Amino acid sequence: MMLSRKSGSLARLINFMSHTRKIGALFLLVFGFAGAACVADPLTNGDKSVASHHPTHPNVLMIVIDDLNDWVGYLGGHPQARTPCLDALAAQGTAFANAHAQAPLCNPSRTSVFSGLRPSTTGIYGLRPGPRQSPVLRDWIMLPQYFSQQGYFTACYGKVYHDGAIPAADRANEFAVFGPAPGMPLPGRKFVNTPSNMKAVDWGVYPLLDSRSCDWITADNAIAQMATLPKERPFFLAVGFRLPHLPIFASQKWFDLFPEDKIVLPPVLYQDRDDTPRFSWYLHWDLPEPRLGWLEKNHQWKPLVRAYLAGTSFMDSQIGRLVNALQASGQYTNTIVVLWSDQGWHLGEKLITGKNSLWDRSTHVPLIFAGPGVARLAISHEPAELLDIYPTLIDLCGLPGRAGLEGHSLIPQLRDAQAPRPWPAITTANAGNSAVRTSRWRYIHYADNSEELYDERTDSHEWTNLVSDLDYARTKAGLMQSLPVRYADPSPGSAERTLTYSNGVAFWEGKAIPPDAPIPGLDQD
Ligand SMILES: [Ca+2]
Repeated sequence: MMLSRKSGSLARLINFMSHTRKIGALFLLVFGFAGAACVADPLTNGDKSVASHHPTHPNVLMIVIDDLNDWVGYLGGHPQARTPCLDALAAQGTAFANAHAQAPLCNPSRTSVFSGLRPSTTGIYGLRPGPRQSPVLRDWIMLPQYFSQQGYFTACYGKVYHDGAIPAADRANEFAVFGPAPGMPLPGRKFVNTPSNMKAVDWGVYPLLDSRSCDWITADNAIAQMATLPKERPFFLAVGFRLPHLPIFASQKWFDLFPEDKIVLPPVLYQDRDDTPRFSWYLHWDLPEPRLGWLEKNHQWKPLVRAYLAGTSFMDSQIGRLVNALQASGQYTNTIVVLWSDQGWHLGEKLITGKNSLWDRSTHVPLIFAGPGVARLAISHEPAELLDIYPTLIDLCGLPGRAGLEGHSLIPQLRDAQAPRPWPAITTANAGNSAVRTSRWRYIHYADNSEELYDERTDSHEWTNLVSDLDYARTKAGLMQSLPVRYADPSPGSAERTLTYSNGVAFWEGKAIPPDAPIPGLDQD
């Protein structure tokens, strides 16, 4: 019944998709509707492409995911990804299929979302310091603060800001209720003896009960908050899930969805780094996450891929619990749901795992809006940036605009997913290194002036660096115009995953990298 009523919208939706991206539409068709049990669809009563209910100031439920790349059903990044609740949410609103994080690392990415400013403006590049240590952000009105000023009740649960980024004494300044952000419980001994002995760099079946997992507890806390919201004013509730971030744990039933012998590994070209600059290695010079070579030698590639798929599916089920609770609260039709992941994750592509790179695998993320004023069953392929969330929510919630934000409202695409968008998506990985992503191209410029250029239409894996091909010189010159004009100095106290470059020398976490030093872990065993 639902399918026949919606057939017009679906035909339009499929028309939006390019030939190579029909898989996304297929997933929305199959899982968006099959996922109805996951997230019911109270807005469906007739063939309305945009929800008709327009409250003056709708609520906001923001769902933040950690390290989830495009291995999501409707994005088609992995053929075995099972994310029915994400897919159902995408089907209820507008999904951005070409959305990118502003930094390939938690702290700078989240700082950018909540400030609406680029890392190159704030100088927040590493895992430390927190946003308020940036001279630019000391007194800056962050997104939840702005909603609070406009009369919203604000609350957060789970990992929303990066862990430790906001000192405990200051948390009530950021959200009226700054709820707990429990960590994943750890077993007594690591399951996987990775080259790094960091306990969090681990994957496997744990804890035995879903209800012991941090994301379950965070969903519980947020659901409890939904039951006790102030009645007289709208709410802004942010909920941050940790999976599929390391440690990638889930109970047995989630692993059972993905038998190890059936796991499909991501496509990898072993010579892929032959045409990437040496400087590209400096962005992830020395990480706790193992390289592909180690995974292969230790028979951990499939187990890691399996854990990532399993952890993602469990986290997805918690999105379902959250949205179902919102429906049960009676507030669903009056609430904007916005979902994003802070960056992606490599699972062997480009010979690495983890993030800290300027390729699609690190920058490409899910971004979904659903609710009043948002077209349904729609996918935009225009480049979008996570820092667009701030001005977009202001518009969707009918709040006064504010000057100085560096993103652009996505309202045109939320009304009509085919609406063009003139701006590329820009990702910055430490000062001096940025990628410019358009619908067709990815251009990367490193601090030592080395470069990469990829044609995403013919090379979605970004295997063939075209930057030396004179046929593309004008394309490259055009893309370069979108690079940051200047990079703010790293904020005082910058540390962890920091890369600086001066007088021809690169420094990883403050330590000089000799120009002939072997790449750490490349031959790990
Ligand atoms: Ca390559």
